[in-house]
Amino acid sequence: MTGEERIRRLVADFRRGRRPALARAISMVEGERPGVSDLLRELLLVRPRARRMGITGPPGAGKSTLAAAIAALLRERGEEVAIVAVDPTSPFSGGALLGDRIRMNDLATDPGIFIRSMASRGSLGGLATTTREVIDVLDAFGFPNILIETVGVGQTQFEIQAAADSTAVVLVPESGDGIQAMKAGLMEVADMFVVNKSDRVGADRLVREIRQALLLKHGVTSRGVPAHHGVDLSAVGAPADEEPSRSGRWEIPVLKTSAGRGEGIDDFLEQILAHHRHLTVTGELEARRQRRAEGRIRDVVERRLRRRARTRMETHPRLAEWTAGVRAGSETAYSVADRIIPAILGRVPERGTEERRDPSDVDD
Ligand SMILES: Nc1nc2c(ncn2[C@@H]2O[C@H](COP(=O)(O)OP(=O)(O)OP(=O)(O)O)[C@@H](O)[C@H]2O)c(=O)[nH]1
Ligand SMILES: [Mg+2]
Repeated sequence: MTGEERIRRLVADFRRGRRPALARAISMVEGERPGVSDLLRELLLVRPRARRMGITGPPGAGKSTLAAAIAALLRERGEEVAIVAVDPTSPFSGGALLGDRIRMNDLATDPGIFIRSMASRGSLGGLATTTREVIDVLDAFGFPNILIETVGVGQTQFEIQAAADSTAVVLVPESGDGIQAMKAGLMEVADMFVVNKSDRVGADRLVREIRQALLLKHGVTSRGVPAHHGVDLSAVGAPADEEPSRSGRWEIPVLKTSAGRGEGIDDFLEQILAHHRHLTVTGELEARRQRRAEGRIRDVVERRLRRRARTRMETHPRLAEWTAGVRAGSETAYSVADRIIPAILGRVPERGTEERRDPSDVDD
């Protein structure tokens, strides 16, 4: 079978909803394998429809346990769920969920659930591009719900926020200074806060701290905020027939859960769904999808240009000479770049005249 035939068959199997085809497609994307751009050209010709829910927070906060519990609830409603764990520090374990109603192992064997752990960076060091593409692939496969778990440190949370529609930031009492976590940028990305491990001491204090930080940041009063929830239920948590107005502002809720005991999970799911309704009626969902589409184009363009630049530079016949010039002080990186860039941008490497397809132009 030629590579082309193999891709065609993979696409056909994928469209028929075959799981092995999904798994192979994801492996190809992750491994940046040859043919991946031809594959994605076909697979991603669909309108994105999934609810993309990000769950981020410090290591060990219970993100996987929460994701699995949310997935279990969605399964009870008959909905399929994909879970992507990005750079997990520990695997999904076989614990009990929802107060022993479900075991995590049941989820692993449920065909309505797809769980995948992956690294955030591809071999080219492309910023989470492969992660974003894997999520797009899961959406194209038809998963109506995609949960994206990431460790909220460094910059990854911003990258993942761009991939998700809603982002929940999970904190735990023992992560100590809640405000510290906010400073690390988690506050910027939160559509809701979840204080997990509320079976431990300090949960209420952390909830209060987060609420205070939110008040400071947004300069709002606690108008209409029920003490128990931190969210204006009249505006956002309402039943479907009482949707928020187009101008309605989203009040960031601060929730309390104990994923281990299965407490607060229904509430958490309700808030995720409410946020999604909010995004839909305000038009923000389409705006986010538009930004995401722009980001994808940028991703592919930058990846190809970077690859092309690297190949052309490394194979440039005068590179050694110019490098020596920089070392000797007769050239600078800038003067060399002025000469190399036209060679990179030109379609044909040196003096040639005919158009040819350069192998460095394909991003696989
Ligand atoms: N006491 C208590 N323990 C919990 C709770 N939720 C999760 N845990 C435990 O905390 C540990 C870490 O949970 P995970 O769900 O793996 O946490 P995580 O945030 O996904 O961790 P990483 O992916 O490694 O960053 C596990 O031993 C869980 O059983 C909770 O609500 N209360
Ligand atoms: Mg985890």
